[in-house]
Amino acid sequence: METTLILIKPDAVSRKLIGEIVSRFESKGLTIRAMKLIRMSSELADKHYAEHVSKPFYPELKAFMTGSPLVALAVAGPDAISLCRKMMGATKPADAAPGTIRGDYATVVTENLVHGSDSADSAKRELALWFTEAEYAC
Ligand code: IDP
Ligand code: MG
Repeated sequence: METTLILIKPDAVSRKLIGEIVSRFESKGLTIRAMKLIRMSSELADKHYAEHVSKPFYPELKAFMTGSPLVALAVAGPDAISLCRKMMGATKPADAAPGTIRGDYATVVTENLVHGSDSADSAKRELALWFTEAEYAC
């Protein structure tokens, strides 16, 4: 069993796609262990995207991610980390296969609807930024 951090990004919340995206993970058989709708702070953005803070696209990404509420989830299941990444599709929506969340609903790279941890180490680090262990242990 693995647990991963998923963010339903602000564009998906604005577009009323929360239910659709949660439904895909649930229908696959994954378990929602924790879920909350919140606005990402500037400090949390810099920590969450530590690997990207010095990249040219970061100011645009940060403005987008902190501009309106998003939904954070702890999602659990066998191979949940890689499984969720597959269900999300490639980072660039033009490369994301039909049938994936980004492939079906996104058109531009910044506003690509979802975030998912990309490794066991990332999942551990990111879950700790968004939830206490007690919140997703149930
Ligand atoms: P990932 O979300 O598929 O793991 P990352 O490379 O970790 O992709 O990038 C984090 C987020 O930053 C992406 O989901 C996307 O929103 C944004 N992003 C990545 N590359 C670019 C870019 O070249 N231009 C603008 N935004 C980008
Ligand atoms: Mg990433």
